[in-house]
Amino acid sequence: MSETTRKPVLFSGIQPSGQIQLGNYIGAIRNFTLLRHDYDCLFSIVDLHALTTRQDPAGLRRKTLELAALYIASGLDPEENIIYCQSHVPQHAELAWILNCFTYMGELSRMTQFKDKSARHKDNINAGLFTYPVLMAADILLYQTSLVPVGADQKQHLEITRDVAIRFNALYGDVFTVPEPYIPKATAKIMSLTEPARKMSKSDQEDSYIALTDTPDTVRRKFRRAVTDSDAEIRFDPENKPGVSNLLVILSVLGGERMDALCTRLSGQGYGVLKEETAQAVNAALAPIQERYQKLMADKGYLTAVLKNNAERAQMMALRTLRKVYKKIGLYQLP
Ligand code: AQP
Repeated sequence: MSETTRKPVLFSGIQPSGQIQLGNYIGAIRNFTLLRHDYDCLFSIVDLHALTTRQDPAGLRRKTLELAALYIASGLDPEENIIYCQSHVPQHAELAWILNCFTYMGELSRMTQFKDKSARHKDNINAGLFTYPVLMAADILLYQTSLVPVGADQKQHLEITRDVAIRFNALYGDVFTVPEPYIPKATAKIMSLTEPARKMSKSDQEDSYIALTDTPDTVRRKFRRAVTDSDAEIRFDPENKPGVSNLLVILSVLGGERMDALCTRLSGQGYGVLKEETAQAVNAALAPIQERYQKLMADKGYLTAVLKNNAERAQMMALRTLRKVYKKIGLYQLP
């Protein structure tokens, strides 16, 4: 990305809070690879967000490098795109504080993710979990982002980001670009394999998700155990047949077959066939990623150099926005 580039900016981030799972890939990373040529892209490893739930320090460090490797292994070039770690760009936390002062408690109280996560982590309902959307707004607004590709679970956070940007701009002039979400309906929410009414999540129990680093045998085993239903008809009906429909979505996206054609082809077959075909499509998609991932993980020096260099590129962009914000709101500037 050059300083003089005219392409609009795309920003998205993933938390290094567990093993990156198939929902993260289909709902986010895969779209990054499809959009990357039309935008100047920043793909962040949002480690500060991950701190809203307890992390083992050594595990967090390891998962940060793993996520950097997975971004690159999935086809994102760290020279064309900025792949960096959120905590290496202090302007995220600085802008988050400012935006905290422009976000209302009532808005944050309505966030579904806060309600879900505070129900799941009753012993640790911390203020960071509550203000998570403000840090996310800072992530996005810091780079004058136009487009944010995310899964459906992040839609509300994008709405609050837009509201805060519009509110701020109304007070101080056009400081922030107001970003648009990019959430293609078909892939917006990949569901858990064991509880198909819930979304697939990397912090859930292991059989509920496919990790991008799972071996082919593990993938096959997890799909064989995936919860379906008892009426034995292959039909796309997310409301009444969430388990079967979820497998169909995964197979259709990764196998490149339209949903109607896929359902016609599989009609009359048993669920065993659907599960086996889905596992094969997933394994075929993951094989080249895993091969590149192994090579990258063997070269930690390279990954560290990428993160260092890209953090510097991100900081230059971030500083421009932050200086403008400080000036507009009246913080005294030193010469
Ligand atoms: N199941 C999913 N289907 C489609 N998209 C998904 N995403 C996550 N799960 C699915 C999208 O992946 C991106 C990165 O997510 P994140 O790591 O920032 O946090 P998350 O949304 O909370 O994802 P997880 O896996 O559920 O993480 P944990 O368990 O740590 O909370 C986002 O764009 C997200 O929408």
